[in-house]
Amino acid sequence: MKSTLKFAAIALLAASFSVPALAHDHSAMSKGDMAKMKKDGAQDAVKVGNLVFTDAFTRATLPGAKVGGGYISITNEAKEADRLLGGSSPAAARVEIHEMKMDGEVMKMRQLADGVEIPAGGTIELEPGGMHLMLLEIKQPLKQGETVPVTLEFQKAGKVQVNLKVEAAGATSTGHGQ
Ligand SMILES: [Cu+2]
Repeated sequence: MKSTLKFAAIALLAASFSVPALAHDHSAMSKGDMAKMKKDGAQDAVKVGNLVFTDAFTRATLPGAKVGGGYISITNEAKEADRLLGGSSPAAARVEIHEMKMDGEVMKMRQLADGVEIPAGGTIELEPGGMHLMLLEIKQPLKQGETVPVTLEFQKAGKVQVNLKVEAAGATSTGHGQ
């Protein structure tokens, strides 16, 4: 029993390493870009069609918390703009796109009901303190080290599943190399 479990763990580990490796496409990048990616810990880049997803993470929540944030950078390599319309997750009742903005001296959060455009060749950053995904009515606390699947919906690219890595509460990035 014990050795079976061990084997399963190794197989899982191998699978989790091979999937992102296949999705990597560094061919069009300069050495400078590669260095920057390493520094930022963006080796988790996953390419789906014309969209490149990096630094997908969320943060651990306290017991009883009803919401969690979702953070990810999305680059649109298509020749036409696309639009992130919304998302869904088995971990939450709803997923919305939110924006934080200073209103005088008060930081306010509002829903971007029309989503957010990603220009051709452009990148949007969903990050703490800025635009973010809001996981509402989460079904259980998000635990550090776990992964939260979120299906993002795009006007042109359709539905794409991304996996948010649960970082420590208060983390400001995926934390690689920090
Ligand atoms: Cu929010």
